[in-house]
Amino acid sequence: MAGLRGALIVLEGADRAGKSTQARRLVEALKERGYRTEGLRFPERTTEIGQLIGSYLEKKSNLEDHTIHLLFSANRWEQVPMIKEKLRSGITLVVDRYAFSGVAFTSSKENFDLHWCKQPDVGLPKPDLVLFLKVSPEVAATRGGFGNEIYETNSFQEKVAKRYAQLMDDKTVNWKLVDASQDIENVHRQLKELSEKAIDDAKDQPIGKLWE
Ligand code: ADP
Ligand code: 2DT
Ligand code: MG
Repeated sequence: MAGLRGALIVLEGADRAGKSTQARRLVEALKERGYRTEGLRFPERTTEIGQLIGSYLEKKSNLEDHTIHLLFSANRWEQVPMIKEKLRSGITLVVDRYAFSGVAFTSSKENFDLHWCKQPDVGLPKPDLVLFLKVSPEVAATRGGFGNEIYETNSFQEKVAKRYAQLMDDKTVNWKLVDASQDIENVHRQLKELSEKAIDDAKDQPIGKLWE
């Protein structure tokens, strides 16, 4: 299988849609099927930049809105050499949030437009598949309440949902919408099927560049 690369698979969606649950399940299932697979998440809170982000999200420090946006992007760029290396060595990466979260969240703030928000992430490795886990606020509410982090309010999450919808109009990105109000097992089966197809389609393609 030398020369065949792994796929970059991203999970996006609202709070409590099941992204983290499904990302873990997907990594395990793909491994069982014989694909070398690893999980990543953004923000990656363990790096120096990630610690600044973590502190902001936990409301322990305040950062100017452009600044935090750029830190989220930098937190992706700092992982890019590792991401490319793994993909090229044949490892499939399942990523819990990516640049789409970056744009959807910041552009939900006053005076931020989609175009400005996308620029820092232009040229990132392009996901071969973006799985959007769609869940209504009512169903999400049955999965427990919000935590105490900065963006965890109904009014902000409503704006984020609208921004995601705008991003999904972009047909240069391979979005797949999955009804995440189904039970964990059913959602998992669909994600696995879509992922296996993406791995197969990506394996002899060059790694793309996002939003270029
Ligand atoms: P996210 O990462 O999108 O915020 P999580 O994976 O952390 O969501 O899931 C939030 C909560 O909902 C967890 O308690 C999880 O066990 C539960 N959950 C996830 N998916 C489902 C599902 N399909 N049906 C019911 N509960 C779910
Ligand atoms: P979780 O760790 O629960 O997913 O919450 N966010 C994330 C941004 O504002 N910009 C980004 O670029 C990314 C990746 C979404 C992380 C929170 O951080 C927000 C929720
Ligand atoms: Mg999560």
